[in-house]
Amino acid sequence: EIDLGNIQGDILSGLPKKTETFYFFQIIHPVHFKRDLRQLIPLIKTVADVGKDRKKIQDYKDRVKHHPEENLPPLIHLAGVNIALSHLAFEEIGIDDSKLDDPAFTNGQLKDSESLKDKGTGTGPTFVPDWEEPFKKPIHGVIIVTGDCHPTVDKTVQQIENIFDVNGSSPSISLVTSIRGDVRPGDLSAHEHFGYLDGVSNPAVIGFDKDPAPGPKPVPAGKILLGHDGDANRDKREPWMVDGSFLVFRYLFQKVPEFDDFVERSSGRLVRPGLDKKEAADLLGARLVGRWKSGAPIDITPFHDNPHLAENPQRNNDFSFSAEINVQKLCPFASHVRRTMPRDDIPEDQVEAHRILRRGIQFGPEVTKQEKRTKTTMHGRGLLFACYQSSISDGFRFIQTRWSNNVRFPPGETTPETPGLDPIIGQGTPADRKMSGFNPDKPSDELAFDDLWVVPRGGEYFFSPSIEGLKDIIAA
Ligand code: N7H
Repeated sequence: EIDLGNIQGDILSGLPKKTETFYFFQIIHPVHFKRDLRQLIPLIKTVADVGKDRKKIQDYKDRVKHHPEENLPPLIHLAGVNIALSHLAFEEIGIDDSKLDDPAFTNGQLKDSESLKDKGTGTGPTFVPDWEEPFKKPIHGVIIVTGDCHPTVDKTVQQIENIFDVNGSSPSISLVTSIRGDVRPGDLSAHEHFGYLDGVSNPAVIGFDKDPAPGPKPVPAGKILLGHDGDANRDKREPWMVDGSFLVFRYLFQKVPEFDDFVERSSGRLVRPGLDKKEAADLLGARLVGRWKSGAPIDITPFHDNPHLAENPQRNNDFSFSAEINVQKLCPFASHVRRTMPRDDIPEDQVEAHRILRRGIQFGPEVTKQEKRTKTTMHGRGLLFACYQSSISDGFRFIQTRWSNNVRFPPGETTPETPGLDPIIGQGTPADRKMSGFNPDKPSDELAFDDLWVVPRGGEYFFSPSIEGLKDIIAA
């Protein structure tokens, strides 16, 4: 039984978002923080609340479609608020969180950045990542505010700042940094900045997703929520931890003109009968990602895009690389989608142990003409990556370090050629930056990448507690 009124809405449903502000804060007065947090709790949207909001949005859309003559004013002021805390927050307010029992969470992401292979200077204890300054400071928590437009979100942020008296005489928290994400305009709204459809494949959760589409096996709720069947540490959890989930945030900049330029320059290495230059570039890009820009998976439609398939949720996630275990004619081992969710490449229970629910949003403007012309990024843009899981060490961290950064995954002895790095998020030495399999006609051909196209510039590990956990323990 999943208690939808006790779980924060972003976790299982995703807060409806055209725009989203991540408000990173420090606690400056623990006692007042607890007091003020009690005022915030009624604003938090649970999974149950999000269900109601989504229905409201759907009813509105139906009304506009079937009765355009009514000229309804836009549906506004649908805001969503969630909160998550880092280990430092629990220390600060004096709550024993040892049974959360996740070393990545306890150490924090700053200390983890060297293992994630983020660029930086120094080594070991002196390592400092090339991150934005705010993320090198202690961060105690993040308040997530989503909405239909900037005024809705800004108003809600202001309301929250009033609750914590942020700009007043007795503030309980201070702002470390706030970052705004926006979905891309028009038809691109569901696409990330390289142009690929995002948010296609997320695990269906048993007991929550009633009618899962064909695709990877649904996961037990405990892979995402603490204290449920499938949570490896279920027996240890304290009652206030149940129904919570770990939130990983990564501030990822994308070098879009540079990526486009690379794909275009390298497309000459894909010589196939009947492919013009543009088609060769599209094919190469699809082989780096594992899906076409439309979202169609190349494991199903390897050599031509198929937008119909992409749009059909009954088909667009129904593949498992099963036709080509140990080969990569249809889909390269290194491609981002195969690397982050290897499906039949490894045993089913191993896949299930490392699944995450992704909830990111884009940030930054569209590529300008000047950037396109000069093939150089001049404005920061990318992905505010966010994902939920019941273990960071088994979830995000495992995928990043053991799969995407691992040139020999799936394991070397089972594949004829060395797979290479995940071209999208894989990090390693300059010599590691290459992959095999980009050429379907000669899978052993290797393609060397330029410098990173996805550049991590900050992040933190958080715990998103249940409503009861917030009320009974954290704000008590
Ligand atoms: Fe990825 N991209 O545009 O290339 N991702 N991702 N990701 N990603 C996915 O299925 C992208 C990042 C996963 O179940 C798609 O929704 C970009 C991180 C996982 O088949 C596309 C960035 C991590 C999946 C992208 C980025 C992951 C996935 C296909 C950074 C975790 C599901 C659309 C800027 C460590 C795989 C879809 C599955 C899919 C892109 C980051 C993980 C297009 C640009 C940091 C698990």
